[in-house]
Amino acid sequence: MNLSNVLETKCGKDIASCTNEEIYFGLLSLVDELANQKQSNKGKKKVYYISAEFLIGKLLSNNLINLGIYEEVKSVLEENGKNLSDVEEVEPEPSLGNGGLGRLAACFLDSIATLGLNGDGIGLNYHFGLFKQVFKDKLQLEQKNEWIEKNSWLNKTDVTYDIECGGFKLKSRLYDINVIGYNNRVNKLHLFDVETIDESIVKDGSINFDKEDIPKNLTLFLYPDDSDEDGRLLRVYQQYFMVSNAARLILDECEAKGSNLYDLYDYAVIQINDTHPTMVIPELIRLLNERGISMDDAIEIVSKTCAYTNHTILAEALEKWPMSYLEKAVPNLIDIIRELDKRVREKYEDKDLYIIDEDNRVHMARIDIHYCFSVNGVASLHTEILEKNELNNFYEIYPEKFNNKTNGITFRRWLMHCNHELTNLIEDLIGDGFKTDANELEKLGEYVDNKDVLQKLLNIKFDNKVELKNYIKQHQGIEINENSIFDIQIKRLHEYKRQQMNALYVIYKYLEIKNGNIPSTPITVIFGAKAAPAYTIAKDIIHLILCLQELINNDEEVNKYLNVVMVENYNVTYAEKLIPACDISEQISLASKEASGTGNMKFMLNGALTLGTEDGANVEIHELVGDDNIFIFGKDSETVIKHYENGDYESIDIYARNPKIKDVVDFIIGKELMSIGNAESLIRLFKEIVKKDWFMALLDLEDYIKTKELAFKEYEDRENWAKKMLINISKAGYFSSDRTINDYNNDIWKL
Ligand code: 9GP
Repeated sequence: MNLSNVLETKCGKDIASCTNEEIYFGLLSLVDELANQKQSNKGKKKVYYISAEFLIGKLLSNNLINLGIYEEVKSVLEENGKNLSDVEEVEPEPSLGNGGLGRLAACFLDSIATLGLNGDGIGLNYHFGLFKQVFKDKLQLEQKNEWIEKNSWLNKTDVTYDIECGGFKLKSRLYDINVIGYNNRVNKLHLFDVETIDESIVKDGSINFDKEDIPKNLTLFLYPDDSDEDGRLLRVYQQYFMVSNAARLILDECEAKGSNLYDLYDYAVIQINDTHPTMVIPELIRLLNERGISMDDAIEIVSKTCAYTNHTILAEALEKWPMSYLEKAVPNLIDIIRELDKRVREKYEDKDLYIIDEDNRVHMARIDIHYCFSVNGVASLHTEILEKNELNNFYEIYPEKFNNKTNGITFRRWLMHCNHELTNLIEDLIGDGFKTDANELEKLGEYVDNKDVLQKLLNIKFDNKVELKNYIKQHQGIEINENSIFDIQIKRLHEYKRQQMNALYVIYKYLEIKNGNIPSTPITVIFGAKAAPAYTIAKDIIHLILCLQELINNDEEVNKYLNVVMVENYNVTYAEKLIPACDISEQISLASKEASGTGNMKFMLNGALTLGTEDGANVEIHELVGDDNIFIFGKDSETVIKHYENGDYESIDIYARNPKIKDVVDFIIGKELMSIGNAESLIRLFKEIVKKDWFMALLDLEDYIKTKELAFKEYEDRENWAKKMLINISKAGYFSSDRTINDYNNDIWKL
């Protein structure tokens, strides 16, 4: 193929005279054409990965890499005076996810296709991605986030279903996105939509709409605001719509391949990603009943087909729907859910195993655990906590169902696409085998004493820092110092992730500098996070950080040594710039609370050192790199779990006993911040920390400050730091999602 000619034909004129937009659409069409030639969705058994979120991010470059034409496209564009990065800027990001859960699903699809496995994703075609975050008066505002254009990665199909929910029928339509494996097959991401959707009911610059008009609003937003009953009901409708379509598609595909439905599990395995798709279990049973299969048989067939992944131990994230909602939204499922519950009650006395509790709420995770053949956690520690604590009563009755699958990330996006310089260096040193076998990164260990290689690593990091600096300057007008330490915390805003603890460190450092204790190397603390629109304290934490940004960056005495930046509208695209530029990766959740984390893996792979607690996958990173190449602090999960059990943690005791901590916390409501910030918000946050501190930021604060100072000190010895970087990169192979998917396939899917 002569790429230059093909692209010119696609664009309808010579490349040099095309706009970036014309080139983007030309490439989009070219990629789809090449992908369709590779169509390989065959094979008897298929995994269906059902998920409310697929945080796929921009697709152009990733697809070019996976098709093996990235370099060629880049040089053809260069020859014509065009730049691929500028073309990438044209693409809107499909933010069809919240954070780790959705990004994991996207990485998994990439790996499933790359490993040549037969597997598709199934979800919803949200018209607006996760809201666009805008800062105004140091507060987060939410705006609708459009991504679907006339030409997009979505391909309209002929597949439609009539879905009957409580009160009305909805006509669905399936849209597909090609999932292109790296040098391998093409699978599909199936996204269902409602034919009657009406985008115009959402006003520009807002995320509000009439929640009751479900035929018009069902797929407008991922996680519509659930602070009122209409919002919560809408979520139930969404979930049912997703799984009812999924179930029909799966049954149709399996029957077309020859299944008599009694052998469904020979044709399909359904991975239920968190509890959102749980209703696929009763819905499949219902559809099998409709096709003449008895209740006993249907339950057995479905239980042999479905597997469940738990991604959290936070009680609020394990969904429990009031029966009254289900009666309204999914009346067709009520008898089946009652039947599933009845069967549990007949067998067990422990009320905590029942699907319907005394308050008439339906526990979705309990449906999954009773009626799936596999239940997995997403990091060793997380699975251990599920088995020993959170789900111990279930583990006791079904030990054989429980298993661990430590998360992973795709190196195509999180190394090859986001960090070309590092990828090239690695390739020069150890060849390109690591692109398909990530364990080959271990070979980098040979270079740990090679000064030339270490210097190259530092140079690449510096270049990436300059690039990030320019990006931030261009997007937010904030100037940062590329010669400072880049200390980065990027993830959803949640109290358990403890951005507030990092903000308290910033205050500590500010006060130190004011007292004349100047750091040897300047520090830039960077945050990126969206807070759920109705999560007040999370928004207060954003406000605190934005106040600190204004105070510190404008203080002539301090800003030479310390800067704070909260990047606006943190998303996958931003992450791709931030991660390669990072020196210190903040993974500071309260031990036991972060199921795994996947940002921690991306940072490690790009040569950042982890500053973290013994939580989630940090534990496994620690084991792999050893004590000298990570900065661990804080109380361990056992201690934390005991505090919760005994109810004996009082943040006010720490606040009252430790004058240093008291000074730092008091600063939140001191004159400096109160004069530039919103008093109500700052006071509320102050009280929350002193009186409640549910996620124990003060418990670990002193150790956190001490360990962060140590990390900054070690940063001074550049060569030694580069060694640590290299060791982190060389040990990151374990966290390739190719490894994770192989584990899923060998133990659960058996494709
Ligand atoms: O909070 C977890 C995060 O730790 C994990 O890495 C990710 C993928 O497994 O899932 C997140 N969970 C959720 O977003 C909701 O359960």
